[in-house]
Amino acid sequence: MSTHISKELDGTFLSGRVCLVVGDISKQQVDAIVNAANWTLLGGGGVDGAIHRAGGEAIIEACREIRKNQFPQGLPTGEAVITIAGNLPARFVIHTVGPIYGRHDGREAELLAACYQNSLRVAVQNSLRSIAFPAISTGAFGYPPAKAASVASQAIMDFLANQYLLDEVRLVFFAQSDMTVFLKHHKFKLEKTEGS
Ligand code: AR6
Repeated sequence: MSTHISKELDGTFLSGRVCLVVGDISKQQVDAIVNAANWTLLGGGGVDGAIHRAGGEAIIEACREIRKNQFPQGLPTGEAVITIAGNLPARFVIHTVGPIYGRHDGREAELLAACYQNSLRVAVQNSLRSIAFPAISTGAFGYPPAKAASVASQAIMDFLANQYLLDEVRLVFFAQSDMTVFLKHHKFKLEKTEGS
């Protein structure tokens, strides 16, 4: 009998609570999907565009209400808010604003971690059990994907260590190559199992 590291290549971590998939975030059937939004909350390209296109006008209306009532100056980087999901298969959308790489005086990692942890906190506050994230900030906002993988995985692992309600955190990559980079640079603890 020997001990070997398991699950490091098939995309599941932390006893199956975290899984990696390649796909379109807007098609995920989970309690909440996370939108890589911008401070306006009023739409954009990439993930934001896909979510608003597929989700319809109801989401943008909910975002306008949040701007009016809670964040008239816009949603600060690192914060997260929740809305209905309109026509999407998910029940809710959690909107967060990632850092623009190189524009935050060295606070990029802290702000990216805040995006993940605040989104997870909002999910728990709403008694949600499953959440799907895109690779926040790694598109238009220019965060190097390898560095983002390390920050995102550490933030998720730290959060899940202290709460037990969430049983699925799905990380959705647009391309297999993006998932491969993540698999090389993540910080998730690998589980050791007894095997032959
Ligand atoms: N499903 C999953 N992943 C996707 C999808 C999709 N449908 N579309 C793109 N990606 P980005 P950011 C990947 O640019 O960097 C918007 O205009 C993409 O390949 O969506 O946080 C907002 O309004 C990349 O790896 O988000 C903001 O202004 C990752 O998702 C700004 O872009 C994130 O890319 C936010 O930039």
